[in-house]
Amino acid sequence: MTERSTPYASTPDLSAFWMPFTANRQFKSAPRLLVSAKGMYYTSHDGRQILDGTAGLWCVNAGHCRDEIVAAVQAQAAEMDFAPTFQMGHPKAFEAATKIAKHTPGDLKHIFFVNSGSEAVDTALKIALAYHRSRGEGQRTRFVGRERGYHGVGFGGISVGGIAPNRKTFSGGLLPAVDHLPHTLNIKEAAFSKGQPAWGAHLADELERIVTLHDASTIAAVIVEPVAGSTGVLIPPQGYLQRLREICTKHGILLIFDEVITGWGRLGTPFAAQYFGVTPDLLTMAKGTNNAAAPLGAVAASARIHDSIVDGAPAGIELFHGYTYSGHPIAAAAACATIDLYEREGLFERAARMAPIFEQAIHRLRGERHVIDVRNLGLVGGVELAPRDGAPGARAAEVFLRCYQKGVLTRYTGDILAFSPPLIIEEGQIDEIFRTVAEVLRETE
Ligand code: PXG
Ligand code: PLP
Repeated sequence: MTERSTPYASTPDLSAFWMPFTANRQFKSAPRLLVSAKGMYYTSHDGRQILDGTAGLWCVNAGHCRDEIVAAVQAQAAEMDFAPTFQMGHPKAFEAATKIAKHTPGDLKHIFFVNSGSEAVDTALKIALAYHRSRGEGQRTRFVGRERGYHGVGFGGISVGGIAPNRKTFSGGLLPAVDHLPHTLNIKEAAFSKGQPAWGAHLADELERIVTLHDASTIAAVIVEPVAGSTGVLIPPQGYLQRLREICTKHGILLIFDEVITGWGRLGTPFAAQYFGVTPDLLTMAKGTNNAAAPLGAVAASARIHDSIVDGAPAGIELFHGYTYSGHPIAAAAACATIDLYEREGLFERAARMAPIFEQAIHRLRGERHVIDVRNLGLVGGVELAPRDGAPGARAAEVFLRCYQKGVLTRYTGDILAFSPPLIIEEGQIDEIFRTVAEVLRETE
């Protein structure tokens, strides 16, 4: 922890900004502001260097404020701020799509731009419906998600998502026909698994049960995160995703991988699809696509889906969908520079090389006070703590705060701590993160 002179002399007025997914009253009584960032570090408003153990919110995969991305954003902002992509175009959007398509798996080479992961998910669900309709199967309207799945906050995303607090207030607006697979976490059977747990592939067979219940001819798509991130780093059991793929293929159901977190090198490959050797029909991305330098998301669609919708339509607009900022020039320029950087620095390969070091370091927390599970894959890891009696989440919240005070940024959800550092992380920084967590665990009741 390096002390510095305060770069931000006064705290701004906090009342107007209604903060997302935040305990507003509590935060505003004790704010934590970040004021600048470079590489692996943030600087806090009280002038401290904070080691970024979470790549912002799982998104700054190349590290903060990389010169090449900063320059690309600056140049694009000066050259052309905005141009429509409805019945008009601009070169950067096409260039960015081409660069993205170099890395997407299989024949998922058609890129539809949006501004966030949530929009990517809702877009993918709509493309799935449009695909079936284009083939005369408009009765395929049912979706299958998974418990503990996070697919953003649009009405489609919360419907297929499996997080009760994100759904219950808005239940009047949920999609009408959605089923959920069971989640795959089982601490009894698979605690402290390194990489993919051996237990649990059979949970994919629940999809057969859902198909039997409704008939395949009513089901449009299954959507899952290959590794579930937000709800506490749930690693898929060995063989599980392969099995889901087989069942979907057998019944003509589309498989959507939501790779908003797993995309762009998190597992040491461009996407989780390549890591697991399972190719979905649609793939959503956001976050790391342009290193979070500007809001951007995308859906990658297979040739079969794209061609059926686009080539099969009468003259005119083929898909009645899009956002004012789909392919925004600044976001697209940032994506081009980011992908160039990933390639030039071999950051995905670097993540693969660092993964065993990360695995060793995070599993050293086994045996520390309160720790009931450690799980990891690539450069993502979760540490589950025993909850305090009658106060679920309180222990992890306290650990998060103490780590922040000691200069390490983590995330927590419930009583699970999550780690997803930028792919540029050094071995010494990995050690620093988990040494700090261990120290804090010993100090925490
Ligand atoms: N799908 C997945 C798999 C995600 O992880 C979204 C969709 C939604 O993306 P947007 O860009 O609309 O937020 C996400 C986002 C956390 C955390 O702390 C995770 C996300 C967002 C914010 C916080 O785990 N994931
Ligand atoms: N609401 C109104 C009134 C609009 O005119 C538009 C876009 O033109 C939208 C919402 C959608 O905004 P966006 O395209 O940025 O998603």
